[in-house]
Amino acid sequence: MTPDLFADQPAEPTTEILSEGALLLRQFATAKAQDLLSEIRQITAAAPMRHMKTPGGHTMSVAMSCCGSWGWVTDTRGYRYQAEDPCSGAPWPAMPSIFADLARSAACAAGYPDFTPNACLINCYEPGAKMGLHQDKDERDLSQPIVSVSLGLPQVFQFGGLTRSERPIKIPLGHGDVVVWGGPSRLRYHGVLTLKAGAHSLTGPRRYNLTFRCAR
Ligand code: MD6
Ligand code: FE
Repeated sequence: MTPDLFADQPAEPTTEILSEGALLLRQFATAKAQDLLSEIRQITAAAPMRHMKTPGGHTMSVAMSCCGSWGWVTDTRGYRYQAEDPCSGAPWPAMPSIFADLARSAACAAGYPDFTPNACLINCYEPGAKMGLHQDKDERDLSQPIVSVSLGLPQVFQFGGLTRSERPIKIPLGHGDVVVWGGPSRLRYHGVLTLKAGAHSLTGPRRYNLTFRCAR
C-alpha cells in the first residue's frame, strides 16, 4: 500500500482532455514551482501587484501584475494590452526564460508546437478573491493558445462553453497544475470560484495563476 494512492493530487504528471483543444496537465509545473515563485517575487518588486478597476468601475478582487513585452490592463477606459505598466510608465519586467520555457513546453505537450508567448499575466488570489466567468478575447491572434499555471492554494476553476449561458464544469486546480487552452476551445467562458482560506508551504495564504498569451 502506498500513501500516493490516497493523495488528493497525483504525484506524477498526468493529462486530461477537458474539451477539444483544452487540456489539463496535472503537476506539469510542480518541479519548477520554487523557481517560478522566486521570479514572481522579483517581477512584483518592480511591477507591484495591484487591484485594477473594470470598465464598469468595480475594483477586481484579484491582484495583478504582468511581465513580457505586453501587459494586460483594465481601467475605466476598457481592457487592453499595453507595453508599459500604468503604475510606473516603465516597460513591464522582461519575461524570465524559465517562464517562457515552461509555457512553450506545456503548449507543445498539449499539441501546440508553435506557441510564442509575449505576455504573462500574474494573478494573486487571497481568501475571498474570485474571477467571474469571462472569455479571453483581447489577443489579436486567437489561433495561439493560452497556457495557465496554478501555484499555491487550490482553487476551483469553472470551465464553460462558447456562450455565457452554458453551465460550466468545475475543476479543482492545485499547485503545479497547468491548463492549455486553444483551438475550438479558445473562446470558452471560464473563471475561478472564491478562494477558500488555507496555508500552502510555498505561497502561504494565497494562490498565484500565471497566464501566458501571445497578445499581438
Ligand atoms: C485563474 N484563469 O485560473 C484564471 N484564462 O486564476 C484564467 O482566466 C484563464 O486559467 C484563460 C485560460 C486559462 C485560464
Ligand atoms: Fe481567462
